[in-house]
Amino acid sequence: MQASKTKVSVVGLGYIGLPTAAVLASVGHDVIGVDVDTHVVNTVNRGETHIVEPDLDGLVSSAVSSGRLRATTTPEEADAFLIAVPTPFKEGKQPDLVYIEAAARALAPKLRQGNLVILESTSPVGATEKLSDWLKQERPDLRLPSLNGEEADIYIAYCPERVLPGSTVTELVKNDRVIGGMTIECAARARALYQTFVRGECILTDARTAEMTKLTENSFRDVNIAFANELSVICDELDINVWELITLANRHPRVNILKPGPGVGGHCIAVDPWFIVDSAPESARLIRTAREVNDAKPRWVENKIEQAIAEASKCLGRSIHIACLGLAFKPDIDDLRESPALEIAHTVIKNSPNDVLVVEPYIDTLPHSLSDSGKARLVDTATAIEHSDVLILLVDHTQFKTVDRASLVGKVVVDTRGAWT
Ligand code: SAJ
Repeated sequence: MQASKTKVSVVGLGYIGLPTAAVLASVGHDVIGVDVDTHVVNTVNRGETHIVEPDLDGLVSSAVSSGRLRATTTPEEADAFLIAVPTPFKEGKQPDLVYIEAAARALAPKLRQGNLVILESTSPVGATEKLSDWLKQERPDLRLPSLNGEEADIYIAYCPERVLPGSTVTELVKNDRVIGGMTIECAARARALYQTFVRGECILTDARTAEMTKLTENSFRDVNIAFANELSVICDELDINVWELITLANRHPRVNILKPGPGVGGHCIAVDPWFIVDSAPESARLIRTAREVNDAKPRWVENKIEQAIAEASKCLGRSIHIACLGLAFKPDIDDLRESPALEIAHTVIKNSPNDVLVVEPYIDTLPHSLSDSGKARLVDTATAIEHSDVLILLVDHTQFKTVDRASLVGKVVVDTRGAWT
């Protein structure tokens, strides 16, 4: 496939769609970004970004100024359509495919014979077949691979994104890609597109295996984090420093324990394992338990904080001042989605009789869930340390890890990330 001759429509300009659109444009494709949010569309058309991600600003700005990337709210004709919309879960932790369905139905009228449709959104097994069915409902005139196999007019593949927030632009290019075609030709066509910008290997499989691969990667990580989180609870009961324990155990050549924390946040690891549980509820016992262990961790941390606050106020004989350090779901990013830090800060603020100082270096204003209380104040790290008795470290941002330890002397510290241990 000639990079300069391919018109690619990227549907969904979020954390995955926008960087992918910009990278596609940077290698010479003519890219149309589609999003239902006019604010996002207008921002991109100004050459700006609505998300914070290293190297993304420059990439989007040069893609737009070169004329290779533009955004719109309605799909247009293209050679390839790449769907990167959210897949949340609904009540009962069941995957909600409503955004994929809406994207499919919106782009269907623009489909022409020979088009390639790629689903990148994390999806339960079988979602790509559903996508094909939705396209068929909208376009009975076209032959789809779910019904017509290699005779189809449209090529459909599932190619999960697997980039790490904070390194998205680098990993989009560097990582291997798993490409699951609904037919062999579908996979080959999708690979031809990815090979124009991916420097990692593009490995072909079928769509169902590719869907399960993505869910497996994130479930593997979730189970391993759950192991670390469970250890931290056990060690607390046994009066053992879990950070030291993990450092020592990891000296074994075949042991590599991850880091305990205040819980698992973000849009992926806390969600995707449920897609496996939903598909195989009887068999996915370990995966379900890992989710439950990680989901229970914020409550456990909140209890620990309550105890620390009670002890500090007993010692000082007065009500005390608290600071929460970090709201993001992981270090050195601005993303507060599904963040256990945000959840815990909310509880701390709700229970505190005094104002609570909050530090989050990556945001300018507090989210409503905290500011609505009227008791939360966004301050810098130095101010928070100077004016509080109890410091609750919720995210291991580099800025926090490098604070002068002398400034912590005399403070009660609840370090949920082991950053100051
Ligand atoms: N966490 C811990 N301890 C650890 C590692 C992580 O508590 O040792 C927590 C983090 O603080 C965070 C959560 O887990 O709250 C998830 O963070 P993460 O860095 O593990 O993963 P994400 O959600 O940023 O990105 C993951 C990645 N998946 C894997 O590493 C298998 C990424 O490659 C995927 O593309 C992404 O999910 C996704 O979009 O699915």
